[in-house]
Amino acid sequence: MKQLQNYINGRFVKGTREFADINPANGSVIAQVTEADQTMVDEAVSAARRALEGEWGRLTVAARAALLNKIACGVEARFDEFLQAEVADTGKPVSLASKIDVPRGAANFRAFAELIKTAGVESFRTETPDGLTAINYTERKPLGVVGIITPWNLPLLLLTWKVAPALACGNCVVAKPSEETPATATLLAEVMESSGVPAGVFNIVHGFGPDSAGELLTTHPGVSGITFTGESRTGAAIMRAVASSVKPVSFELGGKNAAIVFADCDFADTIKGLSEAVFLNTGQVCLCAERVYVERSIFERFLAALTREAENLQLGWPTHATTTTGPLISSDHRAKVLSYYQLAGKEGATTITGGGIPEFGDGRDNGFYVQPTILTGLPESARCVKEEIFGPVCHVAPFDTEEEAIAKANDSEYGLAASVWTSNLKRGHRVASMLKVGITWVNCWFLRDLRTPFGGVGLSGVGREGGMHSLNFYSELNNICVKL
Ligand code: NAD
Ligand code: 6OH
Repeated sequence: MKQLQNYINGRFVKGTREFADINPANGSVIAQVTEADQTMVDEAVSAARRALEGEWGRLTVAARAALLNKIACGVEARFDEFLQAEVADTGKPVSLASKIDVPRGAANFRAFAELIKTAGVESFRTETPDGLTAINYTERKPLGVVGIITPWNLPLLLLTWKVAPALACGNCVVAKPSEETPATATLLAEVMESSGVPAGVFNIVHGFGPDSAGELLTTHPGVSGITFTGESRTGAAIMRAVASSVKPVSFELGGKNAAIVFADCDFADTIKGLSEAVFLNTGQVCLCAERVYVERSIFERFLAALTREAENLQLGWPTHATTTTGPLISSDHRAKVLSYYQLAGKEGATTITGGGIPEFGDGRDNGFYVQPTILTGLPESARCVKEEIFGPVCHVAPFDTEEEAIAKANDSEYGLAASVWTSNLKRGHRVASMLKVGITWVNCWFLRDLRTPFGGVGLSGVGREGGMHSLNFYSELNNICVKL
């Protein structure tokens, strides 16, 4: 049986407690994973602290950037291994992981290598009361030891999205990947080692959240700040855990994202775009649209076309090239998604398509597949319209006016992302600017430029990452005021 170990102070470390890494496509065990205990988390944080004081702390920006580029090459050199590991752990189709997850695993390092080389600092010439001047300028210093906690839906992408800027800014990191998807983080540790990243700069501790490596890391006094992606509820628990030590946090949390489709949209492009927005990664992307509002004059045509898309999805083995849709991540998560499929009926929904579990007649029946599902007819107050389901499902509702669509889209405790579909450019800008979210896409979805701010409002997060926003989170800025 394959073993996945912690990576602490430049060494792979095995412990006494283990848990199983499960393939969600057929329920089989992929590997046994070492769960980090208190001693291991202590060692990882101490190693990171020592590394800050050592050779790593003295590296020039140019040298750090070169190292990040080397890591990117290291990921690409082992592209197929990362791909296989990610597909096995998550059940996502190989077509998706090869297009998004693994390429972004390398691109995140390149983007922040580039950015840190060119990032400037603020400076102001200040007039003083005595008629003289002073110069204020800021100096960028590492935050210190950054604790990174990531989820299972885009494991390598989301881990590297945080590791790359943290290292670019000169920090050391201790990362805890999701217990559901430990494999690519372990591979990344191998790439760090072969790229010559000094011992202690990058550490991986495996395990769960509460009473395990996640909680041990967030509450550790040696950790300077926490960056977390995952559920809003977990974000709240982490916030409570770090409150007494007043650590900076950056949270990328859940969403209940709206899409607004106007009658003047490019119909074919919109159907294609929304089919992705609803069903990509089996609906397990924080940015997925779970609420779709469609102008009444095209409502029936839209519903029929999106239903065709849902029914044409190829639920298959993740490793097959033609598969578009894999299983959900786990048996527990499937139970949660199915409970919403059932709740929808009780809340008065019409299930247009899906609503259950597909049957394959092979090993996939032991996996965690669900049918892509389209609901309609729910009141806006229904739990299925309010709560994040995180599966291949959306509720489609008609609207009559722009104001009504905006009001419905904004009627959410979440505020991560939205999309607007219209050929009217003025309306696109106008509506986008009215939406209370961190990211709005117009006539597209999940189109990323890594320099842009990424994050959410309300229950969807605290702070922004991306571009300079990441550099600012992963740095302490020291303002120096010099009287001339
Ligand atoms: P989760 O919150 O259950 O787990 C995320 C990570 O937190 C895991 O590594 C887990 O072990 C750890 N964890 C859990 N409890 C903890 C605790 N008390 N202390 C410390 N660590 C703890 O999330 P998930 O189910 O893995 O991921 C799905 C969720 O993530 C969805 O809500 C989705 O919307 C959200 N998400 C948000 C973004 C974003 O950028 N906004 C991106 C991806 C996923
Ligand atoms: C959430 O599931 C997706 C998050 C995506 C990013 O953080 C990104 O950088 O693209």
